[in-house]
Amino acid sequence: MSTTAPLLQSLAAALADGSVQVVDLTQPLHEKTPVLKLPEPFANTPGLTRHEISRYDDRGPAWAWSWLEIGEHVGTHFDAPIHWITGKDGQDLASVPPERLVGPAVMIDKSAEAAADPDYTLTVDDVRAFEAEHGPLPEGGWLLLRTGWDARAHDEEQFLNAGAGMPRTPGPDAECARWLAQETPIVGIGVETVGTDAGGAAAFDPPFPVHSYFLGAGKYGLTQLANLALLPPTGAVLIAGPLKLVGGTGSPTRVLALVGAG
Ligand code: 23J
Ligand code: MN
Repeated sequence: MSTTAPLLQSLAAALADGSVQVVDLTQPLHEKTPVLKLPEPFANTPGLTRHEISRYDDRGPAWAWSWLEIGEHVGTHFDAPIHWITGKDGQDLASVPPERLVGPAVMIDKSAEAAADPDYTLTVDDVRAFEAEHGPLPEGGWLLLRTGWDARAHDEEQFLNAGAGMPRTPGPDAECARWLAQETPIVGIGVETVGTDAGGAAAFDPPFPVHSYFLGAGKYGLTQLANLALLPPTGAVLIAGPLKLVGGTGSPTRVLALVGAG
């Protein structure tokens, strides 16, 4: 028996007795799942459309199945480095090493701030204050930004919060995005909103700084996460399962967290 076998046996026992729980960080994926809407003149992604192949009928008497029409960046999803021009020579989805899809997660809770101000931006000072209380950001880990936006995910209008003009949703400011991407050991950032960038980020310098800096640094994004309120500030383990899509820039993803119950 290897020296790590007892560790995995303990984990399996803890999962079986409920002392470690599996929290689903994934939003349900359906035809009404909210989808990003970029302003003119940019092209937009379709959401999900299902095409039925058979449904226990003469097209297939004992089986139901369908084929999907869906954008790569729909619902809870993963951003690969090649999604952005800054990462165009980096990894596609199929090249992401599996080790980078499992790692420690820290959860920074800015739901009160985002409730008071939908344009709330996360700053370097905010993350420094988190680190002063909870320790340094984890090597190979994920920073998960809780904003309370998951409570709006059932309603596209509330979720995108665009009104007539610019979407108003929270996210990191440009300096925070640069610092997290270039000067901390995390592999990615996860958010509850439709994209990793704030709604107003088209007007930031650089535009869409989270996409620009994270993907340019070979790091990743996770969006439209659910249930971040169930995570402790530190100590959870995140597991993300994007499609191993060759040449893929992103994909709908099941995201789970292992959390100690006590
Ligand atoms: C393309 C352009 C801008 C943005 C996005 C995509 C996303 O949010 C995404 O899903 O990657 S902001
Ligand atoms: Mn995306």
